[in-house]
Amino acid sequence: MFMERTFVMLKPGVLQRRIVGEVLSRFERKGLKILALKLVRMDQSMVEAHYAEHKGKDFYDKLVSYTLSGPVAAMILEGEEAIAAVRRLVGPTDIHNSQPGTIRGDFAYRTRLNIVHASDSTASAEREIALFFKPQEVIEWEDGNAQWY
Ligand code: 3AN
Repeated sequence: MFMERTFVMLKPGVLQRRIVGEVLSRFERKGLKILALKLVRMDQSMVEAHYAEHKGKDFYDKLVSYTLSGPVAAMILEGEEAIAAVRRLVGPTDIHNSQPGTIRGDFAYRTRLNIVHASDSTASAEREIALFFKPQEVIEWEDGNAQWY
């Protein structure tokens, strides 16, 4: 087991539906540590950089316009094997495979509007963290309750 950082983005629908707290609490209750957290209004070039791997796919244009439709809540979470742990909490990309109990399974009905992004590898986590956060925005803090996690 090793400590890892991952990037999570609550998409505009989470703010529009006023469920930021509910979704964020899933990560906190599991024991992930928040190292950075902010609202971001992404612009076109930032969205294109974030979703570069999907350019040209049939859902790309709608994905971009949805991501631009309002602010997102961006965060860095830390924990042992955090990338996989967060992906398990979030559930699969395809909403039809997202089981109840996962964030997507409980809060999303459509794959395109699957409400949350989470890094899928170390390389993506590093790239996405660098896209959204300056080094001085990452807060390292001592955890008096570390024995729980
Ligand atoms: P994930 O967000 O689980 O890492 P990606 O990176 O494959 O999944 O997809 C990025 C985003 O693109 C998804 N969160 C979803 O909004 C959208 N998306 C992915 N696949 C589809 C699809 N088949 N149809 C519609 N939208 C999709």
